Amino acid sequence: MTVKTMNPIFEKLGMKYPIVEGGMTWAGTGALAAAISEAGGLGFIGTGYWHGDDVRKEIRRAKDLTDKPFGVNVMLLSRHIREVFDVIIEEKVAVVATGAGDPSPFLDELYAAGIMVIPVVPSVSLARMMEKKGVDAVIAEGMESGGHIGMLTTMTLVPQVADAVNIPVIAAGGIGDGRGVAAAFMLGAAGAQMGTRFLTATESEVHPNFKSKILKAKDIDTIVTGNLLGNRARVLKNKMAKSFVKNEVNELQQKNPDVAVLVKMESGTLRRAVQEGDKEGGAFMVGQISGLIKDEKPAADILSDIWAQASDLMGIENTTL
Ligand code: TUI
Repeated sequence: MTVKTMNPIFEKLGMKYPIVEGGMTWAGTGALAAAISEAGGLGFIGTGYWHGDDVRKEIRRAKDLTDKPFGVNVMLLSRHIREVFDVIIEEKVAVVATGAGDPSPFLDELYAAGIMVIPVVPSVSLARMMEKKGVDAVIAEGMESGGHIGMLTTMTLVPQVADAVNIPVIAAGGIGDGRGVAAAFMLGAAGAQMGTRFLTATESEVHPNFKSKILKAKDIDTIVTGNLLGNRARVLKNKMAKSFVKNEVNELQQKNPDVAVLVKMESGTLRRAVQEGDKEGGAFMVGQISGLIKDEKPAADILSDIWAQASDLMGIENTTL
C-alpha cells in the first residue's frame, strides 16, 4: 500500500512534516507557533476570547521568530471575533483555523485576502458544508481532544469525513506519537493535528505546574465538563473540574437553573492554569493522550521523532515533504 503523505495545502505552505499545532487558548503563544513552523510543522496561535490587539501582539512575536508561514486559530464563540479577523487580514496571516462554530459569515473576506481557511468540524454534515463553501481543508477533531469537544471519537469521525469530502482532512484528537500519526493516515487523513503533545515542548510557555501535570497524568485523568450545559470541555481532573461538574448537576436540577453561576465559575480558569499554574483552581485543557507524554523536548525533536516513527510504521522512506 502506498500512503500519500503530501497534500497540496501543506506543499503550498512549504511544510516538512504533515503535522499542525492544535489551537490552544493562552498556551498556543506566538513563540510556540513559531518554533513549530520553524521546525517544519505548522504552528497556530490560539486566540480564544482575546481582543484584536492581543492577537496582533502574538502574531508580531511569531513573525519576529520565524519567516515561515504560521496560522491563527479563531474561537467562534468569542464576542471579539470581528476585531480578531480584522487583525488577521491586516497582518496577512497565511492560514486561519476556526473552532467551536460555523465560520461561513467570514469565509469570503478571508478568501479575498488570500488566506487559507481550515475549520474544525465535529461532524460529516459540517465537513460537507464547509467543502461546498470552498475551504482549503478540514480538521476532523474527535472527542479525545482537550478543551471544547464534539461527540464523536477520532476513530469514527475521521474515516467518515474522509469519505464525505474531496479536500484534505487533518485528523485530530488523541494523537501524541508516530503511531497516532500513522493511524490518522490509515483512517484516510492527509495530516495530523496535535495540541497536548506540544504543551510540553521546550518552547511551550505554559506554567511549569502545567507541564508537570501532563507529564504525571495517567490515561484516566481527564474529565468532561459541560455535558449538561451542552458545552463540553475536556480538562484534567482537579478540584475545580469536579466541583464544576457537581454544581452543573445541582444547578440544572433547580426549577429555574441559573447558567450564569456556572459561566462565572469557569471564567478565567484556563488562564489561571496556563499562566499561574493554579493546580486546583485552574482548567487544564488537555486531551486523553496526556498519559502517553513523558518528556519535555524541543518542538523540532517532537516533530522529527514522531515523523521517523510514523514513516517507519507506514513503510515509507523517512523523507520529509
Ligand atoms: O475549539 C475547540 N476547542 C477549544 S476552544 C477553547 S476556548 C475556551 N476558553 C475558555 C473556556 C472555554 C473554552 C477551548 N477548546 N476545538 C474545535 C472544535 N470545534 N471542537 C468542536 C468544534 C465545533 C463544534 C460545533 C465546530 C463547529 C461546530 O459547529 C456547530 C455549528 O455552529 O454548526
